[in-house]
Amino acid sequence: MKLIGGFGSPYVRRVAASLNFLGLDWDHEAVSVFENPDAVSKHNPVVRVPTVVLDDGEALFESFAILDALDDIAGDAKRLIPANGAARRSVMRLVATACGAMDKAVTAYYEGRFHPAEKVHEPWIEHNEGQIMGGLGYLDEFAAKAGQGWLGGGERIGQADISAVVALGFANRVRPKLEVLNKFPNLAELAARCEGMEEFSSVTP
Ligand SMILES: N[C@@H](CCC(=O)N[C@@H](CS)C(=O)NCC(=O)O)C(=O)O
Repeated sequence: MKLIGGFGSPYVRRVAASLNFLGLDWDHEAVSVFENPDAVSKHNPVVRVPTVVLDDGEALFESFAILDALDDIAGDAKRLIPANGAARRSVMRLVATACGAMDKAVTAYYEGRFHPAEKVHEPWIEHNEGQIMGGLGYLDEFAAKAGQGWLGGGERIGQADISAVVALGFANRVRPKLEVLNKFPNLAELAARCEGMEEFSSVTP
């Protein structure tokens, strides 16, 4: 299968790291959706990354849907989100929190990236930054409880860890003034543990 999109996108990066942890074979097409939209639009009508193209040409898009399909393809012994029940709901809540923080970091970043300086609305950026801090703070509490373990409990890394670590790294990169590594030391410790793993370090922006 092929993963389209650069690792600068947190959604692409969480899919890439997940592919590695699931042990699936994949190729990478590091397309910038803004510089080369045609490479994406032929597979994804909304022209966003990540887009995954399976070997038979079937396209998957929207990272939640992609990761759901990848867990299914990899099989129950390897899945990164529990298949059902309270454990699934709990992990999904953490993943949704991490993705919410990513969404807000992207929104804050795009405000400056795509508007001329006189049209950048600082209060809107600050509103989004507050939501980033809320989401990461929530994840930090779980990281404190997890200690040397994993956010979703269990014996091995899961999707809650992957998405939280990616969210923290992305927020740190695009909103450095928030100093998220200092503000959320438990999450930062989890991130340091994970970013040292080949599955993450090989998919660094
Ligand atoms: N909810 C989507 C978000 C994907 C997304 O916003 N990707 C960005 C890159 S970070 C993108 O493709 N932006 C191009 C655009 O929206 O025009 C997901 O989880 O896959």
